[in-house]
Amino acid sequence: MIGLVEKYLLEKIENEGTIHMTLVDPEKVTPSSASRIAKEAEACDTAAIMVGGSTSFSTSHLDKVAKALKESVKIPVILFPNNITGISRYADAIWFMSLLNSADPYFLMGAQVLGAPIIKKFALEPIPLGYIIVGEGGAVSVVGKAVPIPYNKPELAAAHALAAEYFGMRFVYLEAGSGVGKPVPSDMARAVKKVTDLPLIVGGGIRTGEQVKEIAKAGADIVVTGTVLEENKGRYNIRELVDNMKVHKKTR
Ligand code: 1GP
Repeated sequence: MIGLVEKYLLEKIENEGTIHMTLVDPEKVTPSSASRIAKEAEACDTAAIMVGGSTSFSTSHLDKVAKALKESVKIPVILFPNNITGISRYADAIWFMSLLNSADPYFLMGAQVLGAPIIKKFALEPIPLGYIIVGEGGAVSVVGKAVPIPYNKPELAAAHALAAEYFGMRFVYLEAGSGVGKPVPSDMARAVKKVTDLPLIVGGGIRTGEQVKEIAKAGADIVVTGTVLEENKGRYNIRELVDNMKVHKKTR
């Protein structure tokens, strides 16, 4: 069943074109700095806050950060878990994700089986997502034991996305890895959108409005940024990122 957060995201994409989400890595923030980042992001029209990181494991710290985020903004707070320790009762929803190109069954189905009853107990909204790691991959690629899809093989990314659709997943995420030097190439996003209508999330290494514009033009429905906000304090960058999506809407 499609829940409220998912409906909100789909309607926003329908009405606005590409939308932006702000990623907060609980390991890199305090509850108060997380709250400040989220308020700034909300003021700049980010659509939702995602909370998660490749190496974070302290559920009590995650709880404090998620609670602070919930108390600071009206937009949804969505968990982006790296493991079952990435689940908090204080969020609105959770990307219920399988790392489709992991070589380790734990990241394909093991963690999900352990996490599902916790999600139910906390009454979190699960949003099914096929997660695909590409290129350099960053820390998440190592932690998730992924076999990253090379940038020059867009057809392989498309095949993974199609498999996600056939499994009944409702979103697909092309992940280049947090903080990497080279974001997902636009021809890879294009190849995915050519074979499936699933909403496409793209993230990893996106730092400029130009990059946002390019990936939005290639068909990304959601662009996620985290590192750029840590690297540049202040609201200018979020505004620049969000504005570049709006510029794009007219031509899509
Ligand atoms: C990482 O895709 C997200 O999981 C965001 O990446 O931190 O590089 O913006 P950045």
